[in-house]
Amino acid sequence: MQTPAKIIDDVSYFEFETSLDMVKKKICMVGSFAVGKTSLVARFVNSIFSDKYHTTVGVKVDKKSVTVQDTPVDLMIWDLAGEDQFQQLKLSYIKGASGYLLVCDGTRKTTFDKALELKDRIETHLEPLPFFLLINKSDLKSDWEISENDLSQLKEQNWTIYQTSAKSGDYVEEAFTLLTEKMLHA
Ligand code: G3D
Ligand code: MG
Repeated sequence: MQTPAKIIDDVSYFEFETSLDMVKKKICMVGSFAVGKTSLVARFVNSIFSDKYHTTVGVKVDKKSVTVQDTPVDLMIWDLAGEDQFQQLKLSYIKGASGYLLVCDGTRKTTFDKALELKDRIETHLEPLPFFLLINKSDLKSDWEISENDLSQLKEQNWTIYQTSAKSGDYVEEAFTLLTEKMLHA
C-alpha cells in the first residue's frame, strides 16, 4: 500500500517530467574557417562581439532558450570547427540537427563557393534540412567579393539569405529565431 508521501512524490515527479518536455532543437553552424560562425553564436547567445575571439577547436555546444510563436524552445547550437575539421568530423555531427546555418564571409568569395559545396555534401548524405545562408561581415560591405548577381540564382531556388554582422549584430537574432520557426514547421 502506498503511503501519502509516496503519492506526493508521484505528483512532483509528474511536474518535473512536464518541465523536461520542453521542445529541444539542435542547430549546426556550417562553413569555412574564419567566416564568423563562433562570433555569430557568441553574439546570439551573449549579445557580445569580441575582436579577440578564440579560434574554435573541435565542437562547442551553446544553449539558448527562445520563444517562437508562443512555443518555448531550447536550442542547442553546435559550432563546428573550420572546413578542414568539418571533413574530419564527417556528417555525423549534423545528425540529429533540425536545421543549420550555412555561413560564408562576404569579403572572401572562396568561402561562398565552399558553403555551396558543403551544402551539397550535406544533402547528398542526409535528408534535406531547413537552412539559411548567412553572408557574414556586412559591416565590411565595401570589401565584399559577393555580388547580388551571385545571389540571384540562389534566390530563384527559394534560398533564404541574410546579410549578417556578428560585429554590429545585424540580422543575427533574426537568423536564429526565424530558422527555429522554420524548423518547428518542418
Ligand atoms: P569561425 O568560427 O567561422 O572560424 P570566428 O570564425 O567567429 O572565429 O571569426 C573569425 C574572424 O572574423 C575573427 O577575427 C572575428 O572577430 C571576425 N569576425 C567574425 N564576424 C565578423 C563580422 O561580422 N564582422 C567583422 N568585421 N569581423 C568578424 P580575428 O581577427 O579575431 O581572427
Ligand atoms: Mg569558430
